[in-house]
Amino acid sequence: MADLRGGLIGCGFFAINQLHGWADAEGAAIVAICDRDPARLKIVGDQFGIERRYADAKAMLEAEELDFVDIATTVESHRALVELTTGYRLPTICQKPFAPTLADGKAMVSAAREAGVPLMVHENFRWQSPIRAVKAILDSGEIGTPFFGRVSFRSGYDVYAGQPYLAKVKRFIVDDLGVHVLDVARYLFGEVASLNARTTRVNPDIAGEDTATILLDHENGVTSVVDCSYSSKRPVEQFPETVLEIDGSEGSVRLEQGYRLVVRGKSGNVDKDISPPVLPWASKPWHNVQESVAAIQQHWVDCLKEGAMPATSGDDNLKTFALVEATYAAAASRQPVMPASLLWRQSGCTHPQQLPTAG
Ligand code: NAD
Ligand code: 89V
Repeated sequence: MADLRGGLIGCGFFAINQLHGWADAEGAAIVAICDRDPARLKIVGDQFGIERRYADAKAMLEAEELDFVDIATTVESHRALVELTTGYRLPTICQKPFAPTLADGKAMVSAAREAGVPLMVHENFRWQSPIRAVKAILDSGEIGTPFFGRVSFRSGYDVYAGQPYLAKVKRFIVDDLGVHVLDVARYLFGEVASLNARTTRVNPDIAGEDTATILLDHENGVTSVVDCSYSSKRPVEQFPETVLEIDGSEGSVRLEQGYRLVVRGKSGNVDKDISPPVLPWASKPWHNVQESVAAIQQHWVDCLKEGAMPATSGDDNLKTFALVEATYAAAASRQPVMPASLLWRQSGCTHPQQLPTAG
């Protein structure tokens, strides 16, 4: 089968990783790019040898014969672009955060469903190989039934240098990073019945919160803590690692700083380095994120070829998004909150967008 032909919208900071990932992907290639900033279009087009360049997304969709579109712009443009691409019946990938509001996210999922095309959110953290290794241990039953988990991302890295818009947003760490860490908690421990949360701003030079501590009750009885910080001055900086601690009825598993996997399980103890590969185009410390970008994009190609729904479909990501919203609500009210995704299900909806006022 010929390579699937992709068009990429948004040639900014992170799109470079996506374009490297596409260059590595088996079965797909990016044949056209779009950015409203001519400087970015030239830099990125020249770097990746892509000659077909557009300042306007609609112009690209009109002119090109595409099999899918990858949207790598920031969140405020996501709804309009997803509605545009799905209007052309094009399978679409959208970067995280998926949408500005849950209502927007539900509308985007509806647009894709009505068009009959797959929609995947580029929620890549669960595609990091160390996190997948821990998931495989849980699924194998090696530590029995998990009852406690901690999913933690604490850093003092200057994330604002590469992504200056992050210093200006009123909702920062939960929207931008917490969405990844909450998605990992869902991936490892399943859906959430209720949560409570506290957020603070430590850095006086930014507009939004830069720490969050979230206590989650999972439906299967696991209690987990999700904590994130961009104001943690640690002896050894761990950006952008997520560390894990999980206790089960018959053992425990840890993913410690430096990608050290420590397991006490039914079949004995393990203590080993499971560092992700540094892909030829990648650079430390971003290599774990870069590896996950290549993996999720290959997953998309494989799903498109097989007619399968991607793991982080728009539908799936609305459940993670509901945890983000519940976190802000709990932090504001200082009360436990039931995520909207649970309310949708309790109302008998098979798809969250069937309940337009929820969330
Ligand atoms: P950026 O501002 O550097 O790049 C966005 C680009 O999109 C800009 O060049 C801008 O001109 C272009 N653009 C915006 N709206 C457009 C439109 N309507 N049509 C054409 N071009 C348009 O942003 P970034 O830092 O690259 O982030 C992009 C997205 O990627 C964000 O949503 C961010 O949260 C996400 N991100 C994800 C990860 C991850 O690990 N998944 C990491 C970093 C960033
Ligand atoms: O996802 C993001 O936008 C990035 C990072 C991976 C560092 O969290 O900010």
